[in-house]
Amino acid sequence: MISPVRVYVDLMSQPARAAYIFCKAAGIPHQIIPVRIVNGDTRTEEYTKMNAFQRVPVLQDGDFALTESVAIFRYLARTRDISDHWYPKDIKLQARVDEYLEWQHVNTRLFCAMFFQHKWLRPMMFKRPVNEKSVKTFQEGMENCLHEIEHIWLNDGKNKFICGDNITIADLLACCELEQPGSFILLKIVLYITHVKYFFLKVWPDMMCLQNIQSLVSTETEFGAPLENIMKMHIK
Ligand SMILES: N[C@@H](CCC(=O)N[C@@H](CS)C(=O)NCC(=O)O)C(=O)O
Repeated sequence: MISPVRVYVDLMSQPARAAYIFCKAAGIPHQIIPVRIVNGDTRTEEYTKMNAFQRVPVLQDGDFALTESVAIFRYLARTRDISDHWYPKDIKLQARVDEYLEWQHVNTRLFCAMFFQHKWLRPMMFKRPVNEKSVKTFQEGMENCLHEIEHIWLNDGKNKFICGDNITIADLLACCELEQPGSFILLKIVLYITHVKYFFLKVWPDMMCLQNIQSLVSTETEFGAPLENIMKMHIK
Protein backbone atom coordinates (compact mmCIF):
# COMPACT_ATOMS: atom_id res chain seq x y z
CA MET A 1 0.00 0.00 0.00
CA ILE A 2 1.29 3.47 -0.85
CA SER A 3 1.87 5.55 2.28
CA PRO A 4 0.05 8.87 2.66
CA VAL A 5 1.87 11.89 1.30
CA ARG A 6 2.61 14.75 3.66
CA VAL A 7 1.43 18.15 2.44
CA TYR A 8 2.74 21.31 4.10
CA VAL A 9 0.20 24.09 3.74
CA ASP A 10 -0.77 27.49 5.08
CA LEU A 11 -4.41 28.09 4.21
CA MET A 12 -3.70 31.77 3.61
CA SER A 13 -1.81 30.64 0.51
CA GLN A 14 -3.75 30.11 -2.72
CA PRO A 15 -1.57 27.33 -4.24
CA ALA A 16 -1.40 25.61 -0.86
CA ARG A 17 -5.19 25.69 -0.58
CA ALA A 18 -5.44 24.22 -4.07
CA ALA A 19 -3.06 21.38 -3.16
CA TYR A 20 -5.01 20.71 0.00
CA ILE A 21 -8.38 20.69 -1.78
CA PHE A 22 -6.98 18.44 -4.51
CA CYS A 23 -5.83 15.78 -2.03
CA LYS A 24 -9.21 15.82 -0.33
CA ALA A 25 -11.38 16.01 -3.45
CA ALA A 26 -9.39 13.40 -5.40
CA GLY A 27 -9.27 11.03 -2.42
CA ILE A 28 -5.48 10.92 -2.23
CA PRO A 29 -4.30 9.48 1.09
CA HIS A 30 -2.53 12.40 2.71
CA GLN A 31 -1.50 14.01 5.93
CA ILE A 32 -1.75 17.78 6.19
CA ILE A 33 1.00 19.56 8.07
CA PRO A 34 -0.23 23.07 8.94
CA VAL A 35 2.39 25.77 8.47
CA ARG A 36 2.11 29.45 9.40
CA ILE A 37 4.19 31.71 7.18
CA VAL A 38 3.67 34.66 9.54
CA ASN A 39 5.09 32.66 12.42
CA GLY A 40 8.29 31.91 10.49
CA ASP A 41 7.50 28.20 10.06
CA THR A 42 8.76 28.26 6.46
CA ARG A 43 12.10 29.80 7.45
CA THR A 44 13.36 27.11 9.80
CA GLU A 45 16.41 25.04 8.91
CA GLU A 46 14.32 21.90 8.76
CA TYR A 47 11.75 23.44 6.41
CA THR A 48 14.44 24.99 4.21
CA LYS A 49 15.91 21.52 3.63
CA MET A 50 12.58 20.55 2.01
CA ASN A 51 12.07 23.84 0.20
CA ALA A 52 15.03 26.11 -0.37
CA PHE A 53 12.58 28.81 -1.56
CA GLN A 54 10.90 28.71 1.88
CA ARG A 55 7.40 28.63 0.45
CA VAL A 56 4.22 26.60 0.67
CA PRO A 57 3.04 24.16 -0.50
CA VAL A 58 5.55 21.35 -0.14
CA LEU A 59 4.83 17.71 -0.81
CA GLN A 60 6.79 15.02 0.97
CA ASP A 61 6.44 11.51 -0.42
CA GLY A 62 8.72 9.25 1.58
CA ASP A 63 12.12 10.91 1.34
CA PHE A 64 11.18 12.81 -1.82
CA ALA A 65 10.29 16.47 -1.29
CA LEU A 66 8.65 18.48 -4.07
CA THR A 67 7.83 22.18 -4.34
CA GLU A 68 5.69 24.18 -6.79
CA SER A 69 1.98 23.47 -6.76
CA VAL A 70 1.76 22.67 -10.47
CA ALA A 71 4.58 20.12 -10.20
CA ILE A 72 2.88 18.70 -7.10
CA PHE A 73 -0.43 18.29 -8.95
CA ARG A 74 1.22 16.54 -11.87
CA TYR A 75 3.27 14.27 -9.61
CA LEU A 76 0.19 13.22 -7.64
CA ALA A 77 -1.85 12.69 -10.80
CA ARG A 78 0.90 10.45 -12.20
CA THR A 79 1.63 8.46 -9.07
CA ARG A 80 -1.77 8.13 -7.38
CA ASP A 81 -4.93 6.40 -8.46
CA ILE A 82 -7.29 9.30 -9.09
CA SER A 83 -10.23 9.99 -11.42
CA ASP A 84 -8.96 10.74 -14.88
CA HIS A 85 -10.88 14.01 -15.23
CA TRP A 86 -8.50 15.87 -12.86
CA TYR A 87 -5.58 15.58 -15.27
CA PRO A 88 -6.62 13.45 -18.24
CA LYS A 89 -4.24 10.84 -19.68
CA ASP A 90 -5.50 11.63 -23.17
CA ILE A 91 -2.66 13.69 -24.67
CA LYS A 92 -4.83 16.43 -26.14
CA LEU A 93 -7.09 16.82 -23.12
CA GLN A 94 -4.03 16.92 -20.87
CA ALA A 95 -2.41 19.51 -23.12
CA ARG A 96 -5.50 21.68 -22.72
CA VAL A 97 -5.08 21.57 -18.94
CA ASP A 98 -1.36 22.30 -19.31
CA GLU A 99 -2.27 25.28 -21.48
CA TYR A 100 -4.09 26.88 -18.55
CA LEU A 101 -1.43 25.83 -16.03
CA GLU A 102 1.19 27.70 -18.10
CA TRP A 103 -1.06 30.70 -18.71
CA GLN A 104 -2.14 31.19 -15.11
CA HIS A 105 1.37 31.87 -13.72
CA VAL A 106 1.57 35.30 -15.33
CA ASN A 107 -2.16 35.99 -15.38
CA THR A 108 -4.55 34.72 -12.68
CA ARG A 109 -1.78 33.98 -10.20
CA LEU A 110 0.23 37.12 -10.75
CA PHE A 111 -2.54 39.70 -10.89
CA CYS A 112 -5.01 38.36 -8.31
CA ALA A 113 -2.25 37.72 -5.77
CA MET A 114 -0.52 41.06 -6.34
CA PHE A 115 -3.78 42.98 -6.19
CA PHE A 116 -4.65 41.31 -2.90
CA GLN A 117 -1.18 41.90 -1.50
CA HIS A 118 -0.92 45.56 -2.51
CA LYS A 119 -4.49 46.47 -1.64
CA TRP A 120 -4.57 44.77 1.71
CA LEU A 121 -1.88 42.38 2.89
CA ARG A 122 1.26 44.52 2.63
CA PRO A 123 -0.22 47.72 4.09
CA MET A 124 -1.63 45.63 6.96
CA MET A 125 1.57 43.69 7.62
CA PHE A 126 4.08 46.51 7.20
CA LYS A 127 1.79 49.28 8.52
CA ARG A 128 2.39 51.29 5.37
CA PRO A 129 -0.08 53.36 3.35
CA VAL A 130 -1.58 51.70 0.28
CA ASN A 131 0.44 52.35 -2.87
CA GLU A 132 -2.45 53.35 -5.12
CA LYS A 133 -0.33 53.26 -8.28
CA SER A 134 0.59 49.60 -7.73
CA VAL A 135 -2.97 48.75 -6.78
CA LYS A 136 -4.23 50.33 -10.01
CA THR A 137 -1.70 48.41 -12.13
CA PHE A 138 -2.57 45.06 -10.57
CA GLN A 139 -6.28 45.76 -10.55
CA GLU A 140 -6.23 46.51 -14.27
CA GLY A 141 -4.23 43.33 -14.91
CA MET A 142 -6.64 41.33 -12.78
CA GLU A 143 -9.72 42.72 -14.52
CA ASN A 144 -8.22 41.94 -17.89
CA CYS A 145 -7.41 38.44 -16.73
CA LEU A 146 -10.95 37.92 -15.42
CA HIS A 147 -12.29 39.15 -18.71
CA GLU A 148 -10.16 36.53 -20.50
CA ILE A 149 -11.26 33.77 -18.15
CA GLU A 150 -14.86 34.67 -18.74
CA HIS A 151 -14.72 35.12 -22.51
CA ILE A 152 -11.88 32.84 -23.59
CA TRP A 153 -11.39 30.02 -21.09
CA LEU A 154 -15.06 29.71 -20.11
CA ASN A 155 -16.08 30.63 -23.65
CA ASP A 156 -18.82 32.98 -22.43
CA GLY A 157 -20.38 30.24 -20.35
CA LYS A 158 -20.30 27.59 -23.10
CA ASN A 159 -17.55 25.78 -21.20
CA LYS A 160 -18.71 24.57 -17.85
CA PHE A 161 -15.13 24.52 -16.57
CA ILE A 162 -11.88 26.19 -17.52
CA CYS A 163 -10.83 23.34 -19.82
CA GLY A 164 -14.21 22.18 -21.05
CA ASP A 165 -16.95 19.97 -19.63
CA ASN A 166 -15.08 18.44 -16.72
CA ILE A 167 -13.44 19.78 -13.63
CA THR A 168 -9.64 19.63 -13.71
CA ILE A 169 -6.77 20.85 -11.59
CA ALA A 170 -6.94 24.07 -13.64
CA ASP A 171 -10.26 24.89 -11.94
CA LEU A 172 -8.85 24.28 -8.48
CA LEU A 173 -5.97 26.65 -9.06
CA ALA A 174 -8.22 29.23 -10.70
CA CYS A 175 -10.76 29.17 -7.88
CA CYS A 176 -8.19 29.51 -5.15
CA GLU A 177 -6.58 32.48 -6.88
CA LEU A 178 -9.91 34.15 -7.59
CA GLU A 179 -11.11 33.57 -4.06
CA GLN A 180 -8.35 35.79 -2.68
CA PRO A 181 -9.54 39.14 -4.10
CA GLY A 182 -13.10 37.76 -4.10
CA SER A 183 -13.05 37.59 -0.34
CA PHE A 184 -13.14 41.38 -0.33
CA ILE A 185 -16.53 41.14 -1.89
CA LEU A 186 -17.72 38.47 0.49
CA LEU A 187 -16.73 40.79 3.30
CA LYS A 188 -18.40 43.73 1.55
CA ILE A 189 -15.37 45.79 2.43
CA VAL A 190 -14.03 47.19 -0.67
CA LEU A 191 -14.84 47.76 -4.07
CA TYR A 192 -16.77 47.38 -7.08
CA ILE A 193 -14.79 45.28 -9.49
CA THR A 194 -16.93 44.50 -12.47
CA HIS A 195 -15.38 41.26 -13.57
CA VAL A 196 -14.81 39.79 -10.15
CA LYS A 197 -18.37 40.63 -9.31
CA TYR A 198 -19.53 39.10 -12.58
CA PHE A 199 -17.52 35.97 -11.92
CA PHE A 200 -18.85 35.47 -8.44
CA LEU A 201 -22.44 36.31 -9.23
CA LYS A 202 -22.83 34.65 -12.60
CA VAL A 203 -20.13 32.10 -13.28
CA TRP A 204 -19.25 30.76 -9.87
CA PRO A 205 -22.75 29.61 -8.86
CA ASP A 206 -22.94 27.60 -12.10
CA MET A 207 -19.86 25.73 -11.09
CA MET A 208 -21.70 23.77 -8.46
CA CYS A 209 -19.08 21.13 -8.30
CA LEU A 210 -16.49 23.77 -7.53
CA GLN A 211 -18.69 25.31 -4.90
CA ASN A 212 -18.92 21.98 -3.15
CA ILE A 213 -15.19 21.72 -3.25
CA GLN A 214 -14.84 25.25 -1.93
CA SER A 215 -16.99 24.29 1.03
CA LEU A 216 -14.31 21.80 1.99
CA VAL A 217 -12.18 24.80 2.82
CA SER A 218 -14.74 27.09 4.34
CA THR A 219 -16.10 24.46 6.70
CA GLU A 220 -12.68 23.21 7.61
CA THR A 221 -11.63 23.85 11.15
CA GLU A 222 -8.45 21.88 11.52
CA PHE A 223 -6.41 24.94 10.60
CA GLY A 224 -8.34 27.39 12.67
CA ALA A 225 -9.84 30.35 10.84
CA PRO A 226 -10.31 30.16 7.08
CA LEU A 227 -9.32 33.08 4.91
CA GLU A 228 -12.35 35.25 5.56
CA ASN A 229 -12.04 34.96 9.31
CA ILE A 230 -8.33 35.62 9.21
CA MET A 231 -9.03 38.77 7.22
CA LYS A 232 -11.79 39.89 9.55
CA MET A 233 -9.44 39.59 12.48
CA HIS A 234 -7.04 41.99 10.81
CA ILE A 235 -9.49 44.53 9.53
CA LYS A 236 -10.45 47.33 11.82
N1 LIG B 1 4.79 29.08 -7.61
C1 LIG B 1 4.63 28.61 -6.26
C2 LIG B 1 4.22 29.77 -5.39
C3 LIG B 1 4.35 29.48 -3.92
C4 LIG B 1 4.18 30.74 -3.10
O1 LIG B 1 4.36 31.86 -3.61
N2 LIG B 1 3.81 30.58 -1.85
C5 LIG B 1 3.72 31.74 -0.96
C6 LIG B 1 2.33 31.83 -0.37
S1 LIG B 1 1.09 32.09 -1.62
C7 LIG B 1 4.68 31.56 0.19
O2 LIG B 1 4.89 30.48 0.65
N3 LIG B 1 5.26 32.67 0.66
C8 LIG B 1 6.13 32.66 1.80
C9 LIG B 1 6.98 33.87 1.86
O3 LIG B 1 6.91 34.69 0.94
O4 LIG B 1 7.73 33.99 2.83
C10 LIG B 1 3.59 27.48 -6.21
O5 LIG B 1 2.70 27.48 -7.07
O6 LIG B 1 3.68 26.60 -5.35
